[in-house]
Amino acid sequence: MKTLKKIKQINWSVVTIAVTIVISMSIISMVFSDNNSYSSSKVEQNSTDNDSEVGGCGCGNNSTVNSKDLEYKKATVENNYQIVEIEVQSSSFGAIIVQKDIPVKFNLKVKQNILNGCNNAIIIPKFNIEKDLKEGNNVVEFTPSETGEFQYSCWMRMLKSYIVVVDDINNIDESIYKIIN
Ligand SMILES: [Cu+2]
Repeated sequence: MKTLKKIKQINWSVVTIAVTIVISMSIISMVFSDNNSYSSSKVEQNSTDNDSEVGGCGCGNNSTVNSKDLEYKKATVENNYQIVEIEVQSSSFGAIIVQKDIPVKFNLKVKQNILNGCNNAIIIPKFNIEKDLKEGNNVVEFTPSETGEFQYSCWMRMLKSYIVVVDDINNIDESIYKIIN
């Protein structure tokens, strides 16, 4: 009798252990499959971002920008270079117009408490420029050798703006490009 009772007790604890193992394994597999679906959906999201150049960095302004809708700061030609300055905004960069074949000094002025995780660096693919921005003056230099509209943006390609290069800065068609200086 005593032995039987002992066996029954052992069986019971074996069942308890087995049930515990099954429950914990299903919890583990649930968590694991959750992680998987999370990461795969994240990957999908990222690839969509790359394809359309639209994403979820939280910059606020992630739509396509039409170069003709922007307001442009026109460069001032000095002796051997041209200079143009914009003031960086928390969710936008100003557009500029410069003249072909004259070295450009493009100053991105940053006021206090304007920089965030999004606008704290710019890329100008056409001129191979990547620059971290800091408070104060941030001068990037390049020499445009062809006319055209060249997009530049925050480092994550979210906040988009344009650098327009023209043949003659003193002869801009203002019905196409709105000049603000
Ligand atoms: Cu950004």
